[in-house]
Amino acid sequence: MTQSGHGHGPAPMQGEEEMGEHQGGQPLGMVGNIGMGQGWVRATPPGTANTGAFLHIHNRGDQGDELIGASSPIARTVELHNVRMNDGMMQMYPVEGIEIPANEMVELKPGSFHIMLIGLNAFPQPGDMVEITLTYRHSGSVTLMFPVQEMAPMHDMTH
Ligand SMILES: [Cu+2]
Repeated sequence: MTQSGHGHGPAPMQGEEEMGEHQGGQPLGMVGNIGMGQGWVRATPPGTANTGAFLHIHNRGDQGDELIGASSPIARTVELHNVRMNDGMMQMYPVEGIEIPANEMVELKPGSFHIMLIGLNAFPQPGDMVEITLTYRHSGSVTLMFPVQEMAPMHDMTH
């Protein structure tokens, strides 16, 4: 059963076309003018406290938007993070929001902006899917399923 014609947000066909240009990774979904794809959650061994989630966020509208929050049933809290150099070390820090400028794409990726799942109550393994709800200042909230992948080659943790 399809839901075409019943969703929120304009022009879903335009969204599919554009997400299809990305290599690998699947489109995750849309809300308002925001299209999301290339999502993944880093696999974690049992006992790990935290993990990261990453995706590409594409604003197809003429108005800037901002990712202002996230939540997941597998994490006690979810923060938006960026990283900076501090005495030659990469250090993560929480940010209030991540700007998604009009007609631009922002990559959340290791070593840059990312979503931090903190206080895990499950330990996602490759092949699992993790539910994450993202909230945008203007476009509202959307719940997406992120595939789990092994740790990325770039190791940016500081502890
Ligand atoms: Cu982080």
